[in-house]
Amino acid sequence: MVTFANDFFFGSATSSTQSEGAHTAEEKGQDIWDLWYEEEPFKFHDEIGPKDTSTFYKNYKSDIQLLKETGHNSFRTSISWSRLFPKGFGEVNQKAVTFYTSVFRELTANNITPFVNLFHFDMPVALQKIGGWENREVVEYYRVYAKTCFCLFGDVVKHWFTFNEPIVHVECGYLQGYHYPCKTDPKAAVQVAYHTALASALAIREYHQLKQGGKIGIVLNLTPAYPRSEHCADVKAARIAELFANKSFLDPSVKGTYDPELIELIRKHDLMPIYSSDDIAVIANNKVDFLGVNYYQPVRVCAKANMPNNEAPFMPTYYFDYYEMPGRKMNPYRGWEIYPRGIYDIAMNIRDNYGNIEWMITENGMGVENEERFRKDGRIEDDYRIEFYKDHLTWLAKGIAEGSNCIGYHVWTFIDCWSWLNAYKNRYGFVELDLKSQKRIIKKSGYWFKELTQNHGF
Ligand code: BGP
Repeated sequence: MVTFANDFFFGSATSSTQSEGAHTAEEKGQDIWDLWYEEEPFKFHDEIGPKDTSTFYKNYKSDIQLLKETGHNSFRTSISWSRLFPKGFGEVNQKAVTFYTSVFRELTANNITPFVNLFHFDMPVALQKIGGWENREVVEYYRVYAKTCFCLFGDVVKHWFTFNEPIVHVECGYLQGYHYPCKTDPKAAVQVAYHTALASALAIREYHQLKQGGKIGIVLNLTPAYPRSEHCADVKAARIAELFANKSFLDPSVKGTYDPELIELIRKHDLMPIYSSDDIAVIANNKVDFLGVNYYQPVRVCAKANMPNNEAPFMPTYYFDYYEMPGRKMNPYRGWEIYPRGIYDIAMNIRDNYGNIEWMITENGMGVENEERFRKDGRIEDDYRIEFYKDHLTWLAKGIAEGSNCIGYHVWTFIDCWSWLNAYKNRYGFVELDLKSQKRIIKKSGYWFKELTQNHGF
């Protein structure tokens, strides 16, 4: 049997934008997803935007009962910055205070520990208009927003995260054009990354000063980079891929420093951000208490086949090519490799290179298209998802047995949800959502998860 400690956190994660609905109602201000969908609806799968969700805002009480039915002892969601501060700063929206207070109380009343994240890709439009994370002022507004959240909800919430996957708004928003503001501007990307790390450290400082007796961390999507071969050029390619994708936030968050090799590369390409020594000291002195890790897929890389164009805008792929390993196992719907052993490698990396800091898996999951075809007697029999979780949990248990300090495993996600660009194309939930009728039916994996958590293993 694969077993876990009795107090191991088992649960799932979601985010405000992907679950709440009431996207501009109840005095919520617009965030960049609301705006982007208004401007360019064709960019979203089936033109379904952030207003079509599982309506957690309205249905949170019955959803929390479903969390219980599927065996959760913990649950992560995020606070919407623009719901709490419609303009990003200034006056607090009292309706948001009432909503989040009662969500967190309802969770704890049901013995479900809330893990609360402050930023999940959802910059308020009012702040994006003044430059978003490019602007140092926005860092200050974030600090005030974070402190406000701790003061309002910190009596109930004892597990906080400052950001979810900060490298995503850097890469997707400022290099690759996948997310608003869809820029390709490497200098801005570095500034945004640095400001985000600073914002995280400032929030941590605020939290520690309040002495509320809880913990604060950051959620990073760690994608271990595997070289094509042991050839030194491939190994170097993997090391550099790790620098940009993982170490860029892992090091400042856990160690309070940046890897000198990363700084050297940033300097070499003339991409150094505007910074102050006071702010660098804030990053150095305010480290996370624990770490959240989202793991979906590894990256495989090799040495570049062709010389990069020095005149092109800088991309991390200046130093490596992505490599498609023959015979790799794929999730064809999402186009992501399935590599359960990656979770063990992460566990070892954290144990050996990051002081064995306390950590947890904060997302892991498998999005599948057209799950209707797996319906039997009214219920979706998602055995592939159960197998996916079992494979990952087996490797995680091995990492824990070898001393890695992992305290929990949260899947993505509890109920089929709106995904940033793919809308409802791929379904991830333990619970099936009929978007039109809002009917919910627990899938086979939801019942399996309940057994898992009751037995502390499988
Ligand atoms: C993570 C995000 C989640 C979620 C998940 C699944 O990167 O933190 O918000 O969306 O990925 O990815 P997708 O929705 O793109 O299929």
